[in-house]
Amino acid sequence: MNKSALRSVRITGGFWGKRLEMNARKAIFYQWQQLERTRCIDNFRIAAGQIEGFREGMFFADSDAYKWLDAAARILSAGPDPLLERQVDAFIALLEAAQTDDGYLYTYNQILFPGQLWVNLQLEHELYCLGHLIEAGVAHYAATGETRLLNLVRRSADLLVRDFMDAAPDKTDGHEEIEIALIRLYRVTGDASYLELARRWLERRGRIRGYPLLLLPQLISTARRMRSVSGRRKLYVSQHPEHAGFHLPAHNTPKVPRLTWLRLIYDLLSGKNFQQNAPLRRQVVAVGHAVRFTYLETAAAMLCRETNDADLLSVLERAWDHMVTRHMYVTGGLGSLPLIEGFGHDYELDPEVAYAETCAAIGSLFWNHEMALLTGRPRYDDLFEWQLYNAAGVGIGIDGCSYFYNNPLACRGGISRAPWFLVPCCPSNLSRTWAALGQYAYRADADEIHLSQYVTSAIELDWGRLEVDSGLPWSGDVRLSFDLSTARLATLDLRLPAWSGAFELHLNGSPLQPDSVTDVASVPATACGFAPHAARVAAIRRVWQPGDVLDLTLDMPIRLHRQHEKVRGCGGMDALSRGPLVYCLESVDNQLDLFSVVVERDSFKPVYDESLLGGAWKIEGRRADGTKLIFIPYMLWGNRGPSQMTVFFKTG
Ligand code: FUB
Ligand code: ZN
Repeated sequence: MNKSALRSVRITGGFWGKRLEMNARKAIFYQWQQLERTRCIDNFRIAAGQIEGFREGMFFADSDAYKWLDAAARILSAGPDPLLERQVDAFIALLEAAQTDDGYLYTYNQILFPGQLWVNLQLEHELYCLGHLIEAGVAHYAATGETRLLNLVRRSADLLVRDFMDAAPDKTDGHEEIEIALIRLYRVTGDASYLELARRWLERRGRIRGYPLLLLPQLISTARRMRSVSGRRKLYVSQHPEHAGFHLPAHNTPKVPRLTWLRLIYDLLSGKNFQQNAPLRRQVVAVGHAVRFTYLETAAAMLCRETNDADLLSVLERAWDHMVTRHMYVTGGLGSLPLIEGFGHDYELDPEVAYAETCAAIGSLFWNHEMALLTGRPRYDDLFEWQLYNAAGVGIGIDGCSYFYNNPLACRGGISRAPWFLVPCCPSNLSRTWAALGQYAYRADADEIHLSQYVTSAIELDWGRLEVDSGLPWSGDVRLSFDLSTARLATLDLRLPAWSGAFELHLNGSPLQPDSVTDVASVPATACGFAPHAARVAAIRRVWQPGDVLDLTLDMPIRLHRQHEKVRGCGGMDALSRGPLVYCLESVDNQLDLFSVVVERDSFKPVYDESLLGGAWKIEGRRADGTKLIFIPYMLWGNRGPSQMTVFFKTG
């Protein structure tokens, strides 16, 4: 597509209208309360010399506040909110007070190791944190047109250009993020040094000789520094008894299989956990920490769009295919193992052990969006949608104040939604992504508009206004109303999801055939039984008239997804989906042994239940003995107290 003709997108109702309302009116304020309660914001006040105190939280805790700021800015881009604006402005003022003159901002070193910077880059996340700060600055500038935060983050970016433009490969961050941020900053400022630094960091990755010799000293130093902090904290508490009652929230509690610690050691020392095991252009398989991996791929795809690098694009396409066919859960979840927080062997997709961190699904959303922009292929928008509803959407409770971090696909108890975590990386990551949903939904130029996602929204184009009324995820009915001042020749591209079967089009009530429907060359067998490769695009090129109404009806058959025999823990079993939603059995609805049910293959029936978690479509099934089974959307499990759950079952 050529120069974008998209001026704005507003989510105006439907399923996502409610979710984004919850995000903007409740979750964002709740998250700020949690950041205050856990003293994450106080760390900036201490760094700014505004209060005395002891720094609390993980060394990368700054990033959680920056993702909150990013989310808040994106929420403000949808409309004014005086209270949120005041909170954002106050936090920006605090950041201005905490940032040093040369642009450095990282409270762990500023408070606990003053004068030290760029320490243990493989582990201590300085660049990762500055990346999320920079992204917040970009979002705030886009939302308000104000340059106050943008200037602050540019000071940090300019410091990075000064200190790293000509640095050696070992001076890369162990957790990708800064590369995404610098390319986004380049896109709003036009300052090519940011793009060049991102490019160099991406190309430097995986070129460190004897990686263990770099990592081991950093592991030892990081541990030593953490021990020193812990000792100093004990002393501080002994001198300030009022601090004794403060405790950080608990960490998440995944199920950890035997030998995982040994596998973690290998994953770290081999460099795989950080994607430092091979240069970017040889990274053709999903490897290591899943969030790090998807952020790396996102940044590489963003670079591709700036440099038209066909070789790099083919590497990304291969890596995506490998991940989707062998390393992805049926929910779109990524990351088979705790501790590693990432990928295991091909087909290692145990449902109970599944880590499938919310942030990993979010990183995959970013990557899919960039791949869709690069290639225009609907498979990427399809996986975006699938993960948005399932692997990422499950990460937040319907109340907006309870969260999952790791997202198993089977749980025999012991995993519940939590109010916050020791490492609260997921909540504000999800909030900022939801707040930007409109940016991911459409692509348009002077005579074409592509509907990547079906969300109820108002689209302002250079050449007119389009209203979309979407019944997803509960129904496949989508209505497009053309609010044009004059007739307009344009092509409308409609994604036909892999989950839909037949579809119908009606223009102003009369049947309409598309001018073309893309073919699907081949659909690979996948470990999880879901293949977004089956997505297609229907194109309609016509002179659209003011007042035209186009109705798209996407069939939403119930689908079973057979798990590959090689998949441990659920090989040969089925998962259930309808539309873009994966379903599960939860003990709240089914008082029986969830893990041994055999469901009659032809017994599935969708039923709307207005009493189910604010109103939702469930699917009823039946066992051979006539026992009824209730399947609910996977994204809704864990909202009714401690429970057991399974996505997988046998069919008879
Ligand atoms: O390391 C920063 C973030 O914390 C990672 O992306 C998450 O997996 C969590 O470990
Ligand atoms: Zn996370």
